[in-house]
Amino acid sequence: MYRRQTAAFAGLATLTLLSLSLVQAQDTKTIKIGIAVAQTSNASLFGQEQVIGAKIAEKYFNDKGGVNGTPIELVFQDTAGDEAGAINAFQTIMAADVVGIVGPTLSQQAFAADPLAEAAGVPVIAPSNLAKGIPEIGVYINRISSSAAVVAPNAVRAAIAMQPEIKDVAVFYAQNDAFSSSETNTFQDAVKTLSLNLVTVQTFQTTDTDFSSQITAATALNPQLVIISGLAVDGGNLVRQLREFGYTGVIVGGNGLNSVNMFPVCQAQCDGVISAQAYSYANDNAINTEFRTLYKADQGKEPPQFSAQAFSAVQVYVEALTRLDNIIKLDTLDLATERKLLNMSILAGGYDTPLGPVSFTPVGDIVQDKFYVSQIKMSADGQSGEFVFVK
Ligand code: 1QQ
Repeated sequence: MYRRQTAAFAGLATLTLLSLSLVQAQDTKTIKIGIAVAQTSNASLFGQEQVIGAKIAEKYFNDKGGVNGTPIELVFQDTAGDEAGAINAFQTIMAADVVGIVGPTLSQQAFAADPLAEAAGVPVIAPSNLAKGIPEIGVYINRISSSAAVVAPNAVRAAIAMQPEIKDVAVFYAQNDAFSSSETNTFQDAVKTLSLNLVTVQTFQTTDTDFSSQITAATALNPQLVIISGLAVDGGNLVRQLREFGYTGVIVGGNGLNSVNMFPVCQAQCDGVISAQAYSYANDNAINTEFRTLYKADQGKEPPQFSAQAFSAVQVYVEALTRLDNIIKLDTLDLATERKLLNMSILAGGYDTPLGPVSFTPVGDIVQDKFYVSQIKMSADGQSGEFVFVK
């Protein structure tokens, strides 16, 4: 199938080239790829992991010769954690003549910033935007992070398999966050599909630090399962306070609870939280084995999902650029044409990444077949912990 797609893409690319009246050569010293993720703010709990994954990819692919001998150069721009930060970062990075962007960190930011890239014809690969509707923002907006609709139900199914006596479920979600509002719909649908009772839906803000009123309301209904859609700091505080209030049942967290950077927030109380993941470090394909070795040498621990997704996004750029260069030399293209053809090339390919084999739907959503479920295991003193894969 990939070969057929590539042949069709080659035809389109040639047509586009023929329609160009003027072809301007660019400076070909390096090929710049923008990395616009959260290096500051609460969203940096995810963004820091993304920066590490992207940097490992930059070195890894340049050591292998970059794009047919031309090195890639990652251009980092901090989005912080809000919409304005993402818009600023996208504007700055696009002006730096990147061929495409990896970012932003949050779906909430993507809905604000992606339309700018779409209007400018700059490809985007979202490394961690799970909300419904992200690739549909535009032709140039693609994602390497499988949607919450695909990933999240795996965690609920795993929780039920571990504790079949679960009947009554309380759902909590962050109302001011696009990802959390989207993911909770999937969780609530899964609860109904599994014939469980949804006894209450509690809302909060990602800026909240005190969840006592929501916890009091929910625990009065004696749920055996609490499902949380939030981000890392609010989600971690909510987990900790649920335990402090005496809740002893199962907790399922969404993608916002998938970073070890949450561990200092809930410490020993993080123990036992179940979540679905789009990556496992134990994936035994060749590129993951190499990525895992490089990550461990750099960080002294197993690579996490957000790093693997960022690495994979850079990989897609490198391989899509290489495929394009094999058809039309990149240094004969003006930047606007290069971006346009690159976007077509991204969609045309199949990629063997640390996430496993992936490709894209025509609208730019990832097609991925392997998902995992993890459970947090904390040391008794709450000072260290890990995600243990249970599926
Ligand atoms: C999103 C997410 C966040 C929880 C992680 C970055 O998945 O905003 O879509």
